[in-house]
Amino acid sequence: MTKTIAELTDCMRQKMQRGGLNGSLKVDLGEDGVIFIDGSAVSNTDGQANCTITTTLEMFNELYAGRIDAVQAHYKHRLSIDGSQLLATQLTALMDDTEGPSKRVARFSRGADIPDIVKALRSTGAAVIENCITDELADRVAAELRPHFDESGTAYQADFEGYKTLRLGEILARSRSSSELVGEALLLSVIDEILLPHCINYRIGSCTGIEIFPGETAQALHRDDGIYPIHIQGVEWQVSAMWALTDFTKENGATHLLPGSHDGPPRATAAKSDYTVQAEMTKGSLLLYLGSLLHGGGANNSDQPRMGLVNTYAVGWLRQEENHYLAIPKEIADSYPLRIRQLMGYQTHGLLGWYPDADINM
Ligand SMILES: O=C(O)CCC(=O)C(=O)O
Ligand SMILES: [Fe+2]
Repeated sequence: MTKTIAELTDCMRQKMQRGGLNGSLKVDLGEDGVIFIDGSAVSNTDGQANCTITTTLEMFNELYAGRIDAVQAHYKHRLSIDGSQLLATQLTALMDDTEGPSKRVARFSRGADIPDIVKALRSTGAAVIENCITDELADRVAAELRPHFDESGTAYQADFEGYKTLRLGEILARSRSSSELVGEALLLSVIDEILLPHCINYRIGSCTGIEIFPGETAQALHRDDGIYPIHIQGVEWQVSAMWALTDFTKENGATHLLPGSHDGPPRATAAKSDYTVQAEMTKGSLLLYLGSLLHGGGANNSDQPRMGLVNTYAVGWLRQEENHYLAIPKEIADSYPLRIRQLMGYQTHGLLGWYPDADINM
């Protein structure tokens, strides 16, 4: 049932008793009026705010009920955020009624049993595998990416991606050693368990180098599978694998996670006032999180950059996020082992992606 602005104002007033926001935020509902929140005070009086969310009464009702999250609404052009994204994130977290089932992100060593890692991933939505690769390999990938970060890392700077963060796509064309991370055996064994119940095979969605520099602010919390317009409860479409190419610390921007915010419905945030945990990990460690888990890059308050390589793996019947056929020149793609080519997308899924080449049709 759609709530009126008066009802929503009342509900917000109650929710803000939990602690309120660290600033002022205005929800501009056009002809229906405004909801103005300053700390924990809620009114309908218009004014200047640190963050303005412009949307409709109908869409704000959807957000309030947890049927859509702010980032998805933003992508669908049903909502715009002007000013502090962190306040918008705080608002969505405070609007949720549910307690997170656990604030712990399980940590494993390389020798851990796959079923234990899978169980942790399913239960909280995330898991860390410490020292999954050697420092030597992490350094080698970082060194191969370095000139590309320096040359074209600013190409994707925007509100969501950050303005003090360098980003790179086309990774397999730029760093040969990164294929060792993309095809890492322990990682793929975990992905098998999560994705193969829903597909014949899976492939890389995107493969992105992310270097967060000092002074960067926290990224808006989001779900990586928000790029797809629907979500089916119980069907996980994507798993993200974040490789630490430098140490990830609280100070330098270790990824924020909301344990328990995966799956649904409702697709609401599952946390209250102090609502995220950061995936601190040493260089060479791996953070796995489900495509449906709320997360975001951290603020870098240190004096050193934080570098990661994040690969998503998606069920084989979905369109890949990055177009690997165009991003990776064919001769480079052909030079990789079969498994890496398959993960790039050179493999059919039943009849999907059919092409007259017997090697890749299966
Ligand atoms: O850099 C990070 O820790 C996370 C980045 C992220 O989640 C994204 O860009 O989708
Ligand atoms: Fe993400």
